[in-house]
Amino acid sequence: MQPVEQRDEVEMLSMMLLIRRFEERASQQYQAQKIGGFCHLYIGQEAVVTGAVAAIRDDDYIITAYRDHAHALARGTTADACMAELFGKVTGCSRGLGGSMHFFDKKHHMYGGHAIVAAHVPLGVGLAFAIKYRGEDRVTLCFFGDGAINQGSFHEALNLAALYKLPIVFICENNLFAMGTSVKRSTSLRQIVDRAEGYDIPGEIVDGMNFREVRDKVAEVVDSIRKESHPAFLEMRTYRYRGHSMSDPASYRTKQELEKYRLDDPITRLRAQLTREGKLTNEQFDLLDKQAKETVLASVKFAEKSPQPPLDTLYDYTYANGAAADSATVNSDDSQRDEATAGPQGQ
Ligand SMILES: Cc1ncc(C[n+]2csc(CCOP(=O)(O)OP(=O)(O)O)c2C)c(N)n1
Ligand SMILES: [Mg+2]
Repeated sequence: MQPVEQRDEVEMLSMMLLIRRFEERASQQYQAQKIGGFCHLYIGQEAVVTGAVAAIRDDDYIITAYRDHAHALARGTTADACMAELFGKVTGCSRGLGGSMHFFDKKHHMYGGHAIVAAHVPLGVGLAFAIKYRGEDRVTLCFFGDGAINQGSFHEALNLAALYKLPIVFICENNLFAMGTSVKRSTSLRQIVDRAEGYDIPGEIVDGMNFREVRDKVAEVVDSIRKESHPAFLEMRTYRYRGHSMSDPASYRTKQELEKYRLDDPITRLRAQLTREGKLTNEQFDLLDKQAKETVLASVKFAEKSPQPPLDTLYDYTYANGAAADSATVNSDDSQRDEATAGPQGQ
């Protein structure tokens, strides 16, 4: 694996483009009713996950909340597997059973996609505990929104991570809003990073619209953790351009605020940096963008022609050892239930 500073920034820019084009297409497919349920887009926040993932090894762990499409893509899940998951198809990264909020890819160490605010933060701590318990030098990146920081499970998680000195970076994607509630109205802190200080966890504020700053800060923290295990906290200041979910017109914020952040666009910014340094031409950028659009269009075709999960797998992966499937059969047939509740013979 290449050292972080030598990884190809043009490749990282093309990942951000892939994420942006994927989300735009997902929005369109949602409106065309090809995608059901909830759907939360990551447009505007691309530098956070791309920068963070650029700073870690392939065998490190990541876990996140429900705004998770980009996290899977950045980790290496194919656009095909992501789009198919949105379409609820069996070829999706969660076999079509998870949907937008529950992407999962064990092969790429992406442990979800979790819908309940802050409920996955203790799971991230569990991943970090496993690393330390096994004596490995991996690191867990645990992403969550600003809305998670006032939840009880978040505090329990930080407390344990600090007590056990676990190898975890808590990455707060502060996009200023939890649904329609601004951080200012929900949080008594002057700044979110102050939450970490109370647990004696080192914390810093990072410009989440700047790919290079995100990558370098995560790299620095991860390097320190690999030398001697400890938790860390990074507050990424970022912004989502779209509403909370597809059904949110985002009327709680002004057009001027949105425009201010759009002018600071993370893709435009990295593109300008690379162009200034002679590492990227306009033609190359256009080609990358064209490739991203083509990959995403192909993923829609792939998702469309993929089959639905078979109906008899409906209860698979819900409970261990098919327990739910058994009870479903029992519930639909009284005679079988009587047999089943009579208990196993001869024990
Ligand atoms: C425990 C819990 N309470 C409420 C909700 C409903 N809910 C879904 S998303 C959300 C806002 C979370 O905002 P944030 O953590 O800032 O993430 P963002 O959407 O900005 O990425 C809420 C309150 C939930 N999913 N879980
Ligand atoms: Mg938020």
